[in-house]
Amino acid sequence: MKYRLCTILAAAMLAAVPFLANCGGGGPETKPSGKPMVVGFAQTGSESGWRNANTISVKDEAKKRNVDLKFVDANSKVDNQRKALADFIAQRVDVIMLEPLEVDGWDSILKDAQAAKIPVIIGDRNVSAPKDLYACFIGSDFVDEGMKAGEWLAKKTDGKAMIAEMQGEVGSAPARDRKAGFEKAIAKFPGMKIVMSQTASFRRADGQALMATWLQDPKFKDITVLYAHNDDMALGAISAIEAAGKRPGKDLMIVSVDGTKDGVQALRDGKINCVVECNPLLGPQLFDNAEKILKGETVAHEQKSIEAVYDQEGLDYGRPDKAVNITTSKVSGF
Ligand code: GYE
Repeated sequence: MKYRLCTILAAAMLAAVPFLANCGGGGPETKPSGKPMVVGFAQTGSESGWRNANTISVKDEAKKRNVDLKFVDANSKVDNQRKALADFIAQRVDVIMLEPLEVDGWDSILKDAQAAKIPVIIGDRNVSAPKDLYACFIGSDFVDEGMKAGEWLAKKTDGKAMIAEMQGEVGSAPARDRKAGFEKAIAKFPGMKIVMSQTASFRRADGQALMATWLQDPKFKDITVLYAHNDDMALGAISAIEAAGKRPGKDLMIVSVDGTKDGVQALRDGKINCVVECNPLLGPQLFDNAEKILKGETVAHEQKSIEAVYDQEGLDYGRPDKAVNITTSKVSGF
């Protein structure tokens, strides 16, 4: 039933965002003037497997299209990202791409970019700034991802779960929205409760450390499920669970988000029970849009990825054969 719902939603999204149906990569290698397009790209950092795949996708696509890419890794510091944007504006790049660490705090620099007539594409994580301050948003619906995780869990546990939640980076859109979506989905089930909830910053080492601490907490005895906002934290938690002599995926059910190569492997090994897909391979779509914007074409203001849910059984939510082909597992090097 759920699978059908996803299909219907996907169809509805395609209808609402006609651009998605047409973006097959390719396109001209140069801007209309004949010179390579200059793009300033402000990346969050390198906190996770998802991020590494995303960076590879962006860099590969820029190379393919002969784009002059000015890539800044903000090292998880939002001030570095703001400075990168100010530098891109000073350098008068053709297009700015921002994958923002945090939701809030972008209005002023986006106004500066607008005053300098430099279009800004927001990638991956959205911002709270007014929509007319940027050209478009390209990324995932994180509320929907959180809801899918909650719905899967409600179904698999018959609405009974004592949950420990590992949150992503504080103030980031995926951490806020994956929490909100999940809470919304489980709200209908009085037997499902988030008992513990803390950030592990989307990082594997932090996930491991937090789980090691939780395992010592008397409250943890009641926990039946770990909901991790990404695979890396789940994988770190798995190491801590195994070190404590417990079986991840069996003694403790684990639900996570992303679908990285390592996450999918843990799903295949039965250590993660469910992975909600989040597509990091945004490079082709980002540069397609940049080229269109520079040519003066209109692009859809909000372009959300269509994503699946994978578990070991398949049936309504996903299929094991699909898990093998999950988009992110095709990306090497992370
Ligand atoms: O889920 C996480 C990464 O913004 C969608 O950031 C991205 C998230 C992803 O660190 O692994």
